[in-house]
Amino acid sequence: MLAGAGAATITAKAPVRNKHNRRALAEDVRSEMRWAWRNYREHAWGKDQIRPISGGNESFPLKNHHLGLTLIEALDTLWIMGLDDEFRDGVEWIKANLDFDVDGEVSVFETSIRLVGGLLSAHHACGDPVLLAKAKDLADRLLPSFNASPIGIPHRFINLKTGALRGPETNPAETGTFIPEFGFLSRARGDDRYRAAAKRALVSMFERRSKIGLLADSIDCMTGEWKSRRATIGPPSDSYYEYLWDGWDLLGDRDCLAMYRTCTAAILKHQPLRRGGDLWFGNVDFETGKPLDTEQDELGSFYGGLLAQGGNPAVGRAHTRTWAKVQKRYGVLPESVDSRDMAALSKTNDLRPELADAAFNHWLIDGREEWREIVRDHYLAMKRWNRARYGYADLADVTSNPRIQSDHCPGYWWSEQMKYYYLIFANTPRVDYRKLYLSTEGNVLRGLRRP
Ligand code: IFL
Repeated sequence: MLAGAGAATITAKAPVRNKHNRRALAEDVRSEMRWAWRNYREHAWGKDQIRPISGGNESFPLKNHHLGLTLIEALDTLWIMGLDDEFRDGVEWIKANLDFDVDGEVSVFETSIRLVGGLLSAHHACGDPVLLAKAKDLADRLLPSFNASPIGIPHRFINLKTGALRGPETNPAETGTFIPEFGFLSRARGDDRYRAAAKRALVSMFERRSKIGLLADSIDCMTGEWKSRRATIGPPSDSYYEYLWDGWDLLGDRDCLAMYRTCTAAILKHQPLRRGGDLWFGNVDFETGKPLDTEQDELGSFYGGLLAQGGNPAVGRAHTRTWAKVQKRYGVLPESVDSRDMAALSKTNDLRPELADAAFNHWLIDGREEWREIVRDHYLAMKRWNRARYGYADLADVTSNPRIQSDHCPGYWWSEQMKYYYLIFANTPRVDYRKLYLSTEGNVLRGLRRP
C-alpha cells in the first residue's frame, strides 16, 4: 500500500517551545494510541500483532500460537496516558486467557524484554499480583536456558513447555539483556535466582573481552569461544551495554557500573568515527580495533542517549545529532546508512524507536528543546508515512515517494515510541520523571505514580 493515501495529513509542525503546542502534541499522540488500540481490540484482540494494512494478525514470539504480545507491550503506555478502561480491559484479558504452558519455542531475549518486562511494568502500574505471578511463571520457563550452560550464557531459544534448547551460538545482546527484568522480579518475589542468573551471564560475557577491552558479536554459549571478530555498538550487541548501565541505575549494582565504565572506555577509544562535524561509532575488529566497514545500523542510534546517561553527555549529544541529520534527510529513518555519505544501505524501516529513545534520554538529563524537536519530527514523520488503515506499519522503502508500507506492526511500537512521544510532551503527574526507569523495550520498572 502507498503511504500517505488516506492517512491523516499533518499540515504544520508545532513549535515545541510553546506549552499549548506541546499539550496538543501530547493529546494527538494519546488519540493515535487510542485509535490504534481500538483497531487492535476490534480486529486482533488477544493476538500477538495486528497486520495494520489488512487487519489480519500474526504470532510472535511463538510460531503458531498467540500470547497477546501487543496488549502486554501496550499496558504501561495506556496507563501512563490515562487510558484506564483500555488498560483494565487488557489486564482482564491476561487474567482470563494468558497461559504460557505451550509446546513451542521462543527467543529467550525477546520473551524476557517484551513479555516478562511488559507484565512487570503493568504490575508496577496497578499492583495486581496476578501480573507478577504470570511474569514469574514465564521467567521460570526461561531460566533453564541460563542453567544449562557451564558459563551461564543462555541458549537463544527455549521450548516453553519442554525446556528443549536450541541456538548455542549467541551474541552480547541475547546474553546480557535480562538484569532489570530479572532483578525486579527477584526483589518482588524475594527470590534471588533470577537476578543471579542474569548477572552471571553479563559477567561471563564481560570476562571474555579482548585485551583492548572490546566484545565480538558472536559467541558459543557452551564453550565461550568467539565466533566472530566484529565489535559493534549496534545489533546484536547494543542492549548489552545498555543493561550494564541499567544494572547500576535500577539495582545499584556496582559491578555493573564498573563493567559499564570499562566497556565504554574501550568503545570511546577504538570506535569513534568522525566525519566533518558528524560522530559515528564504527564496526571494528575486537582485538585490533581495525575498522571493518562503514555501515551504521539505525538500532545504534540509541547509543548517544546511553552515553549521556552514563556520564559522557558531549559525545552522546554529538552522536544523536548525527542521527538527527539522517532523520532530516529521510523523514523516517532507514534501517542502515553509510557513515561516509548517509546513503541508505537498507531502505526499509521497521517502525524503530531508537532515535526518539535517545532524544528522550538526553531531554531527561538536560531539558534542551532540541531533543523535543527531534522527537516531534520523529512523530510527525511516522504519522505521515507509517499510518495505515488499521494501525501503524513498517515501510518497505523510505526513499520512494510516496513511501511504500508493509503489513506489519511490531509489538515494541506500543511500548516504546508512543510512550516516549507522550512523556516528552505531556508532563503527566502519573510519572515521577526524576525516578523514571525505562527498560530497553520501554517498559517502566520505576517511577510510576498511582493517582
Ligand atoms: O525490541 C526493541 C528493543 O528496543 C530492543 N531492540 C530492538 C527493538 C526496537 O527496535 O532492545
